Amino acid sequence: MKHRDYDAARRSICPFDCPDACGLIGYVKAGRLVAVGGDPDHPVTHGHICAKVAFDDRRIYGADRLTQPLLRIGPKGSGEFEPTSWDHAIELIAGRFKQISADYGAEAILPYSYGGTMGVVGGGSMDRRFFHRLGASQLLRTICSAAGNAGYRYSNIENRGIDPEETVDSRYIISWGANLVSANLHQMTYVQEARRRGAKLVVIDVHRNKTGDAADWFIPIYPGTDGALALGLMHVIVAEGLHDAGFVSEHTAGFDQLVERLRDYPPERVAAITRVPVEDILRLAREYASTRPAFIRIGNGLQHHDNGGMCVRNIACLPALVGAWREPGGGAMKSNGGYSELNEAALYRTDLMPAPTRTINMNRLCQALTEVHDPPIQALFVYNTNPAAVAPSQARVTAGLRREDLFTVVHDIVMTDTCRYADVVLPATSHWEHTDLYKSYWHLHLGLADPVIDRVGQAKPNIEVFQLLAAAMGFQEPCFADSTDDVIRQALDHTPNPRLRGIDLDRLRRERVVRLNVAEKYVPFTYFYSEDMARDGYDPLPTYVPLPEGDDGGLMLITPPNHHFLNSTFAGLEEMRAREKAPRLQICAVDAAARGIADGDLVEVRNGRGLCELTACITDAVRPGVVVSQGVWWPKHSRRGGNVNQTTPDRIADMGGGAVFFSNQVEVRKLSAACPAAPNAATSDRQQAPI
Ligand SMILES: Nc1nc2c(c(=O)[nH]1)N[C@H]1C(S)=C(S)[C@@H](COP(=O)(O)OP(=O)(O)OC[C@H]3O[C@@H](n4cnc5c(=O)[nH]c(N)nc54)[C@H](O)[C@@H]3O)O[C@H]1N2
Ligand SMILES: Nc1nc2c(c(=O)[nH]1)N[C@H]1C(S)=C(S)[C@@H](COP(=O)(O)OP(=O)(O)OC[C@H]3O[C@@H](n4cnc5c(=O)[nH]c(N)nc54)[C@H](O)[C@@H]3O)O[C@H]1N2
Ligand SMILES: [Mo]
Repeated sequence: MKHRDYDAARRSICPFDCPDACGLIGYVKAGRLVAVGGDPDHPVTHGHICAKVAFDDRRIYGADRLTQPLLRIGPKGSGEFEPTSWDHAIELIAGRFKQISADYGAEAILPYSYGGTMGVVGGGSMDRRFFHRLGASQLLRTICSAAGNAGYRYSNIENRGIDPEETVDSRYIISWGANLVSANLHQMTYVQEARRRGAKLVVIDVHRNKTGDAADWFIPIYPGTDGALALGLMHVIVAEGLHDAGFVSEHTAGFDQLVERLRDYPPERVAAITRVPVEDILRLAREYASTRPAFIRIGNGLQHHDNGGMCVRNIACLPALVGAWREPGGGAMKSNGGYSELNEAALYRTDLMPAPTRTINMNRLCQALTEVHDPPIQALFVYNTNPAAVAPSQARVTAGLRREDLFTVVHDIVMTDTCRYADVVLPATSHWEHTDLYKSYWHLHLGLADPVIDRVGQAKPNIEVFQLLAAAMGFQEPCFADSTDDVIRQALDHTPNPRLRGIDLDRLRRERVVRLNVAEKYVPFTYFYSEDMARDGYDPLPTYVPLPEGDDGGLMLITPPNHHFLNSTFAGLEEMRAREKAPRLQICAVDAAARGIADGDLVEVRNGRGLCELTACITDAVRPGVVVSQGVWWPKHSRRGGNVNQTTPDRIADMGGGAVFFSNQVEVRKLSAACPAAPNAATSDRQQAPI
């Protein structure tokens, strides 16, 4: 057995930005992690973990692991650093922050973070307090799910949906723009149990991913047209009298106006927009409305478009129209983050801001760093994210990170591409090395994880870094002395959320995983007509807005996550890269032939924003007009030092300030037949070149 040689097995929680928030076991020998397994006692994840996290010991002790603070000695991007002490690094950062604040105002300093750790303390607490007290620019954290969550809320008010544990009882399951097998493994486990009990799985996607392969019915759709499909389904349901009139009258507003609107979306028109045949639209509408309980898992993929908010808003109307919320196993889910809402006022302390400060949308990092701003961004502090790999319009992001006059600090666990542009690199502890509280945006349990292993090198958790910086800046407020346990207690002390009642740190330490107080099924009130949308300047009824790119004969490039990386995390591990082979471009035979491309050819993917080089993979899993490249590869492992985000737009979606990664039209051309394997880390470090 893999885990035999250890002297302790300790429970932990997976910290990554993934819905599942699995229970983990760390197997430890002499203070070091020797193996990772699943926690069989976790009530939802039951000891099963993904292939990535099972390799986490390689990430923790791998060649990329940061163990001491570093100062840049070579040109930005070169990766040339020398070690320094924490004292000196903190003094240097505080000195520069003071100088920049004096010269330009503290708004010239931009914190930049996302979901590297979903821990409540590490994800957003002392850091927020620090930057608020400093008066830095505020970051709008919108790169992931902002558009869809805003759209869902316009329909259903809260960021809540079905409890996934109910979904074993679902009999009709639509995975809509979601890749459950790769990105929400345990939802797939519930789906498989439901199927054993007779359920049907329908997958609606722009390509047949692993979940589409497992479906009873795969429905391919043209990117960015899901809003129209939802309208077409509602049209058929209402026209054929399949809606639940009783539920509609009690739990919805605006049915009459909706019916009026649906006249504009007969199946023939919807088929022309979505490229889903009329007979499939009819069949899907009839099956969905007549099979109970029906559950729609709304993924993140379909909302990474300019119209992503409205797409989700429309889909979120469907369960109310057919009364799906009535039974256990019926309803929809986009995000369940609303169940575990914590005391954000205490965590973030916006009251510490000396004056109101400007906000900067993280999807526009390239603009923030390269265009005229008043005051200009003079310092960037990156943690919990890897923008050189994951942010859109990478060529401009990189140009910004190369600015000699930009003072950049990066706090990370490993030497990412972003670190390579830093003036100061700070080593971070992983979740195995610090305490944190974890919530899930899918299941309804909180988890507490204490350190499992000794800290690696001189790594420090986020909370300690911002405490050191606060002290160096002379911030005296008592909240900067709060310990991790203090912060967790403050987060849980939140009477407006009744689901937290009876849950405190002591209980979490005893039980490790605790279910929120949710006894009754959540049944939202659904706004077919939304006054809030009218007020905010939107069409108050579900509508379809075409994308600004695509549909004119070009290829739409969709770049969703792959199976073995977690955003850019784990892409640093050779074992995971080997499983994903190389950065590939899935293209159908017709589009490949039109460009003289054969399977395995090296191709250039380009548009006005940038270019990258990928290996062509001819497949019937994508339809004509759409090409797919899965996974955020590290730029330094990519040909020409750039990944798919070279091409992605930095536009902002219709709602919530969301990202539009997938509304991305490209040209593809063959470069050469002999496609060398992706360069490995050792050689590409020296090969990196700007495009
Ligand atoms: N293995 C793995 N798991 C992960 C992640 C990871 O990187 N790797 N990332 C985590 C994070 S941060 C997130 S946000 C989630 C994301 O996971 P999901 O919510 O599943 O979303 P995506 O994988 O981005 O996209 C899902 C599918 O949407 C499809 N899609 C794209 N455009 C459209 C469209 O216009 N219409 C329709 N119907 N489908 C479309 C894509 O082709 C893709 O197959 O996964 C989390 N879990
Ligand atoms: N083309 C394309 N681009 C995408 C996407 C896509 O589908 N296609 N998906 C988008 C989405 S949905 C998301 S959510 C973003 C995600 O993008 P990111 O939020 O950047 O996620 P990761 O790439 O996993 O990077 C997280 C970083 O945080 C570090 N980290 C982890 N824990 C800690 C900690 O405790 N402290 C500190 N200081 N650092 C830590 C990790 O080592 C890692 O380098 O990417 C987006 N970019
Ligand atoms: Mo995400």
